Amino acid sequence: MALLEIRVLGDPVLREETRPVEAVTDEVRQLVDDMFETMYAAKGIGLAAPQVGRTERIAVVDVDGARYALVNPEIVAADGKRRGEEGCLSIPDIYADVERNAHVVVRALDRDGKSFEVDAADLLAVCLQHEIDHLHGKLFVDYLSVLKRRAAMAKWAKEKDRYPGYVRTIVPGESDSEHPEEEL
Ligand code: K1U
Ligand code: ZN
Repeated sequence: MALLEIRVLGDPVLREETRPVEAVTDEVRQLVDDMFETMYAAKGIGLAAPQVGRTERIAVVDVDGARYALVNPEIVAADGKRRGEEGCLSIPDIYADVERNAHVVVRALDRDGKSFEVDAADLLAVCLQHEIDHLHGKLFVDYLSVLKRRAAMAKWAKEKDRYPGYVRTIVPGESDSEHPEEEL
């Protein structure tokens, strides 16, 4: 497995539409495994392929042990509303409240190419929506009001110089986030 570099806001890959995966090959499984490793090292609860510079429609999530590799995920049902704080590994140190559906059903292919559905509520539902947005070039800051987005971008303008070339190199153990490491 390998740790991948994370692309940060300003890298055009984060705004691209992804392309559906045609077959879940060993190469796809390798990417999934590397994305999990990178997500855990960055202490995130999710990660989408564009965040590691890839254009395949792939995301991974692990919310309190609910761990999913999602190939070609799509939301097939959604209801309710919920407002909660979000962050993004591609916009480090920026957090804001976002309104999302409180409950979603997501259909995807797993690491073996088998179709499955996940019926999610609370933070898992939010994380799935956040990751699926990434696969369509959308970021959580896009949901903010003009004023809040302006404040977020002003903060980011001060942060972004820490990431030359829009690249964030993950050093295991260096993230300030509270998300626990994967249990062995
Ligand atoms: O896709 C990503 O950028 C990962 C992102 C996922 C996410 C976090 C919070 C709400 C929705 C989606 C993160 O893992 S950010 C770091 C984190 O663990 C976190 C941040 C704020 C609240 C809860 C968790
Ligand atoms: Zn994100």
